[in-house]
Amino acid sequence: MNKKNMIKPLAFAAALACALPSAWVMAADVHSAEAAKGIYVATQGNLGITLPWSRALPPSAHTGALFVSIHNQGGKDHLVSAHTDIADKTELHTHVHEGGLMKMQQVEQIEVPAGATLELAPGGYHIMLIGLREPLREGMRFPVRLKFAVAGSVELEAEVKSMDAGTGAEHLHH
Ligand SMILES: [Cu+2]
Repeated sequence: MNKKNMIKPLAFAAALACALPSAWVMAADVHSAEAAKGIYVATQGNLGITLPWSRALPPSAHTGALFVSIHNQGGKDHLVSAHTDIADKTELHTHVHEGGLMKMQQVEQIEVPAGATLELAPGGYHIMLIGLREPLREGMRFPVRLKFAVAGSVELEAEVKSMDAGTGAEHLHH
């Protein structure tokens, strides 16, 4: 299942939400159908969350990044913080273009738009892992807690993928 197939029916359901009272039922059906296929590793309130992942890094690296996709079948929500014992602290980051350069910038929160999917991915929004307490080795897993303004907190397990993971879209259909 690729990203396009996942988003199209959801966008369609969201568009209908304005016109038809039954549209939320449709969205909920899509939501549970996706969950049943194992697309999500967790659901929390209106949110369906895919496997969070990081890239493997050399042992000398002190910072890493965590990526995840969050589908929202309900109203607007925000990712407000993340916590993991693998790093001293985390920050929510985005990338901005500044003078022809891509630069990371900390943000207070990240909007999870109503009826849409927020994708934290290389080159865009990400959770910065600062002060890694152990090297990110391919195949290892570590716990992470994401906190949302509306949906609340959800405990997940993140997976460390290869050093070049996410350079294409292959992490979306592994
Ligand atoms: Cu960053």
